[in-house]
Amino acid sequence: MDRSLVLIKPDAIQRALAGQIISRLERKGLKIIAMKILHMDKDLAQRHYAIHKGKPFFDDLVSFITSSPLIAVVLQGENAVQIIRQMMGETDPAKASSGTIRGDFGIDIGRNLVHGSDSPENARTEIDLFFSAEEIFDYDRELDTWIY
Ligand code: DAT
Ligand code: MG
Repeated sequence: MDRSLVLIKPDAIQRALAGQIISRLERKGLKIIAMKILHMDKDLAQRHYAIHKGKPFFDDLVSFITSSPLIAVVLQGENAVQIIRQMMGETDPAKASSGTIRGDFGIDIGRNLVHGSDSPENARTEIDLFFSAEEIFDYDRELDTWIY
């Protein structure tokens, strides 16, 4: 089973879209195994987005992601990483297909509502940045026998 770190970014919280976005992921069949609201500080933002350090948009990205609280969620399911990337749509909401989260709710690449891990390996690193082992709950759900 894959795990993915999803961030419901500050723009989604400010626009009161958090519930709708989480609901889409939950309805798909993915299991919420950890969730918290937090205000990322600069240090956490720079670590989470370390791969983008030096890119022209890095400073704006860090200042946006630290501008207001966000919701961090860990979702689990078969191929969760790939499924969530599909459900998010392309990085630029202007190019993201309708039916995706970014395609349905966004316009600007700097305000694209959600983060989702791009590989199971990066998911593990990202999850460790946001959650301790005690904050993650790997419980059974009856309904999973109807999803799988
Ligand atoms: P994704 O969030 O789809 O994984 P990414 O990892 O390439 O995309 O970039 C991280 C975030 O940085 C992205 O969600 C929005 C911002 N970003 C990426 N490319 C950008 C660009 N060309 N201009 C402005 N912001 C950008
Ligand atoms: Mg990325």
